[in-house]
Amino acid sequence: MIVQIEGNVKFPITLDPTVWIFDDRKKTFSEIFEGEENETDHLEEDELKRRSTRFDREVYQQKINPPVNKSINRYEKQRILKGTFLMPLKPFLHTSEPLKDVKKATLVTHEGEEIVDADVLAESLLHFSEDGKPLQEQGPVHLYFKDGSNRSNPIKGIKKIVLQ
Ligand SMILES: Nc1nc2c(c(=O)[nH]1)N[C@H]1C(S)=C(S)[C@@H](COP(=O)(O)O)O[C@H]1N2
Ligand SMILES: [Mo]
Repeated sequence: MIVQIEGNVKFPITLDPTVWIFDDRKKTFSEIFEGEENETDHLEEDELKRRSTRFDREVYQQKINPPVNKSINRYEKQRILKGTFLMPLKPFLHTSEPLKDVKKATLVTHEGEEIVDADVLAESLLHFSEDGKPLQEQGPVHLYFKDGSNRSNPIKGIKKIVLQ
């Protein structure tokens, strides 16, 4: 369940998408592709309370175990259990310090390899969570281009991102 960033970088790194669910940089699919604002921003306190009560009841009834820790508020738990989440790749690429002449990247997947422009890669998003769980189908991540052009056909089953 990990993804390597390697190749023409100063610091090869290992991504662990299972911890991103706690990361505030994550975005929902709707925020990225449907121009929706952050879902939590505009809710009144009452609505937040109502939702979290309902959430607790549902969790209790369905005996689901939310994969979140106690420091996360109830509303965030509910959001996590219902949402489709993506993480911008850029901060992680940045950490790996790609060399200046990097122009392309090879995405090594379970099915084969795909080559993308480094510029396009830097703006891409990694889908990593669905309904509070890691991806069941061809995980651990699916790659979406920022312009939405592969929205109905993301690159799935990525094991390695090799910069060239
Ligand atoms: N409106 C909307 N469309 C969406 C999503 C979403 O969360 N909202 N998720 C996308 C993602 S990340 C994937 S992998 C596919 C899943 O499609 P499926 O449920 O048909 O397998 O739908 C895509 N389309
Ligand atoms: Mo996806």
